[in-house]
Amino acid sequence: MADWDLLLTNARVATMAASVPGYGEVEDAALAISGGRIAWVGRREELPQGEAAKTLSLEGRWLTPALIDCHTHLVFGGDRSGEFEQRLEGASYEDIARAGGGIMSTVRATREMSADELFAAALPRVQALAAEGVATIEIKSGYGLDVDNEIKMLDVARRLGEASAIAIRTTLLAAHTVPAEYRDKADDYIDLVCDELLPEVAARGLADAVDAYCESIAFTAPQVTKVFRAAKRLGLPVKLHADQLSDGGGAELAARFSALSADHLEYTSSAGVKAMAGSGAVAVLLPGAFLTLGETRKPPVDELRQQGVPLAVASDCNPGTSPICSLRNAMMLASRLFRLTPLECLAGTTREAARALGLADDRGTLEVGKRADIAVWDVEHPRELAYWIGTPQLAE
Ligand code: DI6
Ligand code: FE
Repeated sequence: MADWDLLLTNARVATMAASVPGYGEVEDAALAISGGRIAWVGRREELPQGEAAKTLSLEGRWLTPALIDCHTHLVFGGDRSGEFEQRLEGASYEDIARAGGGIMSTVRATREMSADELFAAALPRVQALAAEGVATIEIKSGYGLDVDNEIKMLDVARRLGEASAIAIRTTLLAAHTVPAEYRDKADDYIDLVCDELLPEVAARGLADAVDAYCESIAFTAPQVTKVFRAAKRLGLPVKLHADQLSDGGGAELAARFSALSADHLEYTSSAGVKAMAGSGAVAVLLPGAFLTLGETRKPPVDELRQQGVPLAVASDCNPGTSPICSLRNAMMLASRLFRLTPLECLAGTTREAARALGLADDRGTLEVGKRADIAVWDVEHPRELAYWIGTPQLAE
């Protein structure tokens, strides 16, 4: 029996390992795969004796960890292009939400669609991400907002994973906005989420994490606290849409619950950054939403760096604030809008994105023992992945 299933040679490798600075570049490298895991990686001349069932010469192409989109809402019904027009004519995102549009309009469209219809609408989005080198996608619920429809969304997300070669991680985002039926009764909705929906979702094993939207147009910190306590009781890790449109103390709240990540962070204060620093939470930056909403206040990237908070980048693919089905474009925007370096953009869509999903031990770098999720690129250097705009460079 061969020692390895597949041996890749004559490659250049960016391991993105945290233990070495920079990209972890290895010139003239070899990488061996066995049982879907990386069995060996390093300089070709140091490759130990072994036999491979198949060997591929990559002719100097670059290998990086496959990309990870750690924050999407890509299962949804309808679209919000009408609101896009309204915003360009002067309405704000909050005005539209308060008038019953925004997230609620996508909730209405999502409730009307069957699981099969939602699946068919979402599959091309998954395929678009896969075509640019993404192998793991997080998908949130949050457009169902009742027990049956939230479960329908999570089921669809799981099915997308079964139907494609993409690994899907699901997140319950029932605390996304107050559904119309619970207008002025947000606390009752939070009780439904904590007492009925969360236990049901946990019992069915449908969610890998629990998220909430802590914002003036969504839920307060005390309401999110209730949801997080319920999640923790069920053994589910949490993450948070934090401080996107105002400073609601979201970063501090996420830190207090040892969240996997706090996402957005445009309005996060210095105290919030410091709280995150000690907590292990990843800062997930979502430049697609920043761009689409025409925001001007940027996340405190310098402070996050100084405090050593890991930075991830995600598409936030959703019909309202980030109609962007491209992680490469999110990298491009993170570099232009938030001044992330190309190295930070790549680490933010590989190693740190894995960490934001609680998968740091399993994927996100090219190291021995990790999943053999590998992207092969036709580039001269991996910095090009944040540099080119709209240029497909995935070789395999
Ligand atoms: N992510 C979200 O969940 C909200 N904003 C964001 O960036 C709202 C999404 C939506 O408007 O549908
Ligand atoms: Fe989001």
